[in-house]
Amino acid sequence: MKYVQTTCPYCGTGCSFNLVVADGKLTGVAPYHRSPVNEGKVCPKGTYAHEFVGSPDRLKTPLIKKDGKFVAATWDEAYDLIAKKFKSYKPEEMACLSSARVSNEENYLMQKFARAVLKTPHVDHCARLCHASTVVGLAGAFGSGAMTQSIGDIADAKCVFIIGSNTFEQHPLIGRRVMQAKMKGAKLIYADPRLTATGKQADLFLPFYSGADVAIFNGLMQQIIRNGWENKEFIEKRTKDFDKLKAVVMKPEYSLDNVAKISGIPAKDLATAAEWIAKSGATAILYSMGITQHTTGVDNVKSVANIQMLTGNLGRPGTGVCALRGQNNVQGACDMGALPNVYSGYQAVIVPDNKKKMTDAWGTELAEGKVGYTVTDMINILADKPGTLKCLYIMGENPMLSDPDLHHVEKGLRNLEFLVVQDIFLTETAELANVVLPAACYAEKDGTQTSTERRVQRWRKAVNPPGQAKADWQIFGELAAKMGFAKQFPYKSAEEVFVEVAKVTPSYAGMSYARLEKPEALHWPCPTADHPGTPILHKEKFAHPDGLGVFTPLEWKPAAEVPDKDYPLILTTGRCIWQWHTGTMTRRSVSLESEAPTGWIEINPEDANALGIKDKEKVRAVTRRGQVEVPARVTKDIKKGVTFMPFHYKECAANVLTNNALDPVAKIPEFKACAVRIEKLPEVKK
Ligand SMILES: Nc1nc2c(c(=O)[nH]1)N[C@H]1C(S)=C(S)[C@@H](COP(=O)(O)OP(=O)(O)OC[C@H]3O[C@@H](n4cnc5c(=O)[nH]c(N)nc54)[C@H](O)[C@@H]3O)O[C@H]1N2
Ligand SMILES: Nc1nc2c(c(=O)[nH]1)N[C@H]1C(S)=C(S)[C@@H](COP(=O)(O)OP(=O)(O)OC[C@H]3O[C@@H](n4cnc5c(=O)[nH]c(N)nc54)[C@H](O)[C@@H]3O)O[C@H]1N2
Ligand code: SF4
Ligand SMILES: [Mo]
Repeated sequence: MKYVQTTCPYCGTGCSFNLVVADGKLTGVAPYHRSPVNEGKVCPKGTYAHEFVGSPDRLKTPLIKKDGKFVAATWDEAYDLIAKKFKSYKPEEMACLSSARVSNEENYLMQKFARAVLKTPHVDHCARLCHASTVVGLAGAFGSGAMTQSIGDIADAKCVFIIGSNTFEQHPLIGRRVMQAKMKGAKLIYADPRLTATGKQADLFLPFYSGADVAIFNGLMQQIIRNGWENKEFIEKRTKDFDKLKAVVMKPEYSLDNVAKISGIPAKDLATAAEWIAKSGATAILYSMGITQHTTGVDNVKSVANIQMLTGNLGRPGTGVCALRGQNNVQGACDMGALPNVYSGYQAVIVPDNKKKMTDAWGTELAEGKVGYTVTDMINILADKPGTLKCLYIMGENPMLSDPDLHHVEKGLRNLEFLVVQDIFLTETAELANVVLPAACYAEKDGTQTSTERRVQRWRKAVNPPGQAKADWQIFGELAAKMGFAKQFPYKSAEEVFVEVAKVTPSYAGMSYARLEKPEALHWPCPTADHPGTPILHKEKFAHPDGLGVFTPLEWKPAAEVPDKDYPLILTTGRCIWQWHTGTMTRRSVSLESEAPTGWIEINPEDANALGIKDKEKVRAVTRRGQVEVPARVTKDIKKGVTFMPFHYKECAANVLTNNALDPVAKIPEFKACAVRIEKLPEVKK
């Protein structure tokens, strides 16, 4: 029996645990106490993170589709077919989707494969659906798009303001730090359309209509300025454009009474929140998808930055903008350049010096130095301009359940000439592929991943992959060799890839596997081998060239689709603690699946009564994009006028209903608000 320390493959918190291996088989998860992130504790997903690994459904051989059916193939047959096809397309006709589920090394190799082998600029991944607004919004405000604090730091806050994050269910071990702060006397404010598990611990709950976020922040800021509670010294020394912000937030539209009308939050509660945020001495704001997944996602993020600069809550312990990154390695996938506009370390592809640097490092001509398509662009182009994009290579993503407006997604993917999917299970997306490649999962390979607090940590191989499955990094090496790029992909281990990452990525330059052995690992930026890493950003100055933070005045705009007489309610979507996204892993974990075996739609009792709908009754939810039948959950915990569905379940897929309207800059879809009608189903005669 052996214990292998590794990092949790689920959320961006980055907890560590031991995998327990007996006779070469994974038998369980045991605590690893030395991690400063989770100190030996894990949430239910961590507890059962071994269960899906040995599932009989794991992909074990490559599959090639012949006459509409998958046939098992050898790796050589699969590689030969893929190489032949890839060589037959122009670079512009091909695109790659990388993955926030796989390691840094593997993300680095996919963007290198796209840019150096396929020579296409089109590479992106699910950060687009997630924190694209954060990357753009915080880069605008602070010069860097990452969470400003470390997780442990949250416990030192005197006030924690959580908006658009169900922290206790989606980042449970960050929720633990919030409770530690509360036990030391911090006030907890929770703003959300739903009284979630997180909300139930709050000292002040602000329930509101999805999509009202900018109005709420402007209202809070007006109240702070009216009372002279702003941090004048911080504004003066560390920021610019305060006057522009003031001109907008002081407008009569953003008086507490008017914001109360827009948002549904009582004015007196907004006033209390403003006072607590401004006067606590150390307020941390935690946010996640409730803020980012809107056509105004970037505006929402910039509003969070505005209020923290206004009150001087940055660069000190217990303060900051905690943008909670979702997937285990979404931070790393972005850092590694699996984005259409940057190489690793956010080095812009349009800057000729950066392109030259990468061309020299990789020893081959690269894709044209222009910004490629985003995930959302790719789907729109496929569906609406057939013949432009012909070939897609998807690793570790399942857009057939996770992208908005699934009928539109399916239309797009069916327009492809050639689709390769590399996954650990035969997903809804893989079903549409021409070739499926079986990948090893986290427990079966070495690598690193980067958590929401920019902490880079190790995965360690505990068991062998099933059948002929291989680590993603190994697949890229072998496929590149078949395409004639053996010299560019010479890696014999994940560590060799990491050495190259450190060479070309300034923020990772001081890191090595040896240095990552310490339980606390390293936070980037870590520019040199003797640099201790950087847990808190923006202590003395912001990352803009002049060192100043930038206020952005923002007007509130409603969601792209608002309720009307045909679709009278708001639909918002999200997650529950037991399931993970499209369920490929958690639905194959007996312990997790049994807790939440199918989907539901939350409806306020007043709305349900008006429709004659009872708890647990199956109803039809209809939007302009499609309809699904789903059991109702009638609960006072959701605001009247709003409904909520988790998107984990293919049998009642929320994304059949969602709107693919995009934020104009970040191109993130509006998963958090569209208009819906709930219909009672005809009674079935017994
Ligand atoms: N168990 C579990 N944990 C996960 C995941 C998972 O699938 N399962 N996924 C991971 C990933 S990738 C991510 S990105 C994170 C996401 O983590 P969260 O963002 O915390 O999760 P969500 O459920 O998407 O949405 C958060 C909250 O936003 C609220 N909300 C809805 N509409 C609005 C609105 O208009 N404004 C505001 N302010 N709030 C609104 C919802 O009611 C919900 O409580 O979770 C990560 N952790
Ligand atoms: N309605 C609605 N839709 C949403 C959201 C929402 O809040 N509401 N949230 C959005 C957000 S924030 C996100 S992050 C996306 C997530 O969207 P996706 O990333 O598409 O969802 P996952 O189910 O996590 O898909 C990851 C895939 O990776 C595979 N995988 C796991 N490990 C490995 C590995 O080591 N190698 C390989 N090759 N594959 C692996 C899994 O089997 C799975 O098929 O969903 C988005 N969609
Ligand atoms: S909080 Fe996140 S990282 Fe920690 S055990 Fe749970 S899912 Fe894993
Ligand atoms: Mo996410």
